[in-house]
Amino acid sequence: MKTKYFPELKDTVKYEGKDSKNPLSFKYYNPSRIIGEKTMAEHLRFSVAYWHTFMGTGTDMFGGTAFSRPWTQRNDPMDRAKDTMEAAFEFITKLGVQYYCFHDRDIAPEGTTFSESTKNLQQMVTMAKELQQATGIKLLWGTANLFGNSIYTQGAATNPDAHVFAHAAAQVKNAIDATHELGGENYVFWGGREGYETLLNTNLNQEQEQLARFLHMAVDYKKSIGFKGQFLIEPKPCEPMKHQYDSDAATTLSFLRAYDLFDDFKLNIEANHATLAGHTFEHELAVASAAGRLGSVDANRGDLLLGWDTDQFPTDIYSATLAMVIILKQNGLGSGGLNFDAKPRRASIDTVDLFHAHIGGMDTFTRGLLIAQKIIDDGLLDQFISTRYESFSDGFGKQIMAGGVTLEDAEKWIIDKGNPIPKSGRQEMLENILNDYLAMI
Ligand code: XUL
Ligand code: CO
Repeated sequence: MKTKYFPELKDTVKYEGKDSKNPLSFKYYNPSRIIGEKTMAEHLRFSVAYWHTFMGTGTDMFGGTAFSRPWTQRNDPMDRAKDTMEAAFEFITKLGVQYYCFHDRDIAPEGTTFSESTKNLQQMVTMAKELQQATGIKLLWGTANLFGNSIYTQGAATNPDAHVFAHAAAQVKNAIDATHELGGENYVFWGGREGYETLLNTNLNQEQEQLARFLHMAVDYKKSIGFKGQFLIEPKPCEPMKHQYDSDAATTLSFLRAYDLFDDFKLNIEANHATLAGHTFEHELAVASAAGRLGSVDANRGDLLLGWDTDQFPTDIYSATLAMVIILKQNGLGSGGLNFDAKPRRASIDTVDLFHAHIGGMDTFTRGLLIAQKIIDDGLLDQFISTRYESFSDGFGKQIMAGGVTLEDAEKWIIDKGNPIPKSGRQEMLENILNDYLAMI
């Protein structure tokens, strides 16, 4: 196995079981172990995020670069891009993950003209294709960075200037081409700058119509080139914009319905975006899944004491379990996966910290999978929910749901039957049951 950038591991990370004291081993993730009808690897479909893991510098609002990565030492931006890609494939191979995700500007530097940027991207796509073939690593999704360049300060698709809209559209065309060329299984739209700061300069209807038009153009292009990957929208409520149009799952689903885009998109739900929106991760997953539109997950976590997107690696087994229950119940994520859109803390400066971070995230979701499978197999919690609603499956409740009951009928029925008797929701008992499952693995 090639060792150039990550000498801390000579080989791949191994499954050693939960009693192992080796921090560079998996205690739970055993990729070929069968759970239900699939292997762990097939259930979890882990992915490494190119931007945080290979481009991240540890920068925060008060300080610049804190990480000195061996793949960022050469002066020429294309040389750096090539070293970075070599490092990426070495890392992902050693971690034993099947997928990665990127923005166009992560894998290839922006040139001074649009054509130069396109040329850089094409060159890096050629290199990625060779490395994918050599390692078997696949592209979960590609996307375009429509937020970093200052031309997008007032939006990309929602910019008041059609010239900027055209630039964003041209950039997305090339990012879809790159994703298609690399056999990407999905393509993500996260509208980082698609929102507004003040109504004093904003026409809300116009901007949302522009966004819808932009997405329709992308759907038309996808069909014209025969790209079969799933289109995904990633909701987020704020940051960088104060108000973002795709602020949470429910808002995004309504937007897709209103603009005739519902069948062409699914959602990529990110844990930290959910908490920023004032929801739980599982709420956002459940809303997307209930609409048949949960396509993929950005697996990370926020910090409830901080009001910004901290993008930490997931360590919360409780939350991962609830997420995996939802994912298993919809029979998996299809072409989606669990992408670690997460970064080590500024003080975690060594390359080995990247392994610790990913190993922790992978074991957390594996534990979630094991517990979730047990919860589903036992059926105890499901049974409680179905019993709770059983008054709607026969008698008057069934007639109500069939549409055969009027308000007058309800009045007659209530006069005849009298007042309903309140029933407990048993929340504490259910929480105790969940805790018992968490302790079993
Ligand atoms: C930003 C974010 C992005 C998207 C892809 O908060 O999550 O990295 O996942 O553009
Ligand atoms: Co994300």
